[in-house]
Amino acid sequence: MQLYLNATSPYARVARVCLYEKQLIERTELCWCDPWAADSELLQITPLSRIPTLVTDDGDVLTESLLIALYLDAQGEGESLLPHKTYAETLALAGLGHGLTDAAFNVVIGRKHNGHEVDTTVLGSRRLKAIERTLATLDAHPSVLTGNAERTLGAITVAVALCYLSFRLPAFDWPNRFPTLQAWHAKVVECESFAMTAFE
Ligand SMILES: N[C@@H](CCC(=O)N[C@@H](CS)C(=O)NCC(=O)O)C(=O)O
Repeated sequence: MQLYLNATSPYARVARVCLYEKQLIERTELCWCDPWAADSELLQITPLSRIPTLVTDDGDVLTESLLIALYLDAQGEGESLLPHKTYAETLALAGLGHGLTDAAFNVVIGRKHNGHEVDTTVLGSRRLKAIERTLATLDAHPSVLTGNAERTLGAITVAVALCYLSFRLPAFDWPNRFPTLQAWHAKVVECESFAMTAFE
């Protein structure tokens, strides 16, 4: 398999963490690329020119981090990232994590292209509020309160989103403002799959 990625994409990091968790990393060629480049190899593979993109051994081209995670879960070894017993809870948590990443990524990319004044637009302010509300929701989430650090797809997606907030939007200062969430996050990321995929 080949995974197209870069070292700063939160979406690509979810796929990469899943490769480690499912013991598929040795079977996968990591193809570092710039998805924003006009004439990249990535563009010849997917018209979307977005990462992560996974090319399977059969040549199927998978996009969308969560769809790639589902595929890797079915292909790899060990415990499922979507345990049968907590299937709906896991999907719910994954939705919160993915949405948090979407909001944070859109803030970052909006500021990059239009400056910080984008924060005062209708969409910009909606994203900032969504981040704030989602952090508070996660801080009171049952999985977080019980300290359940099992690396399901839900926990992975949320943990990557929080790492991305620290990396790109440190002013949110979420670890100091949400200590329960911080303690849970510290447990989830204490493993090879997160250590090997740190944002650079
Ligand atoms: N919904 C997609 C989002 C992927 C995405 O937006 N990736 C960014 C990098 S973080 C990208 O490749 N952007 C290039 C572009 O949109 O042209 C996913 O979950 O994989």
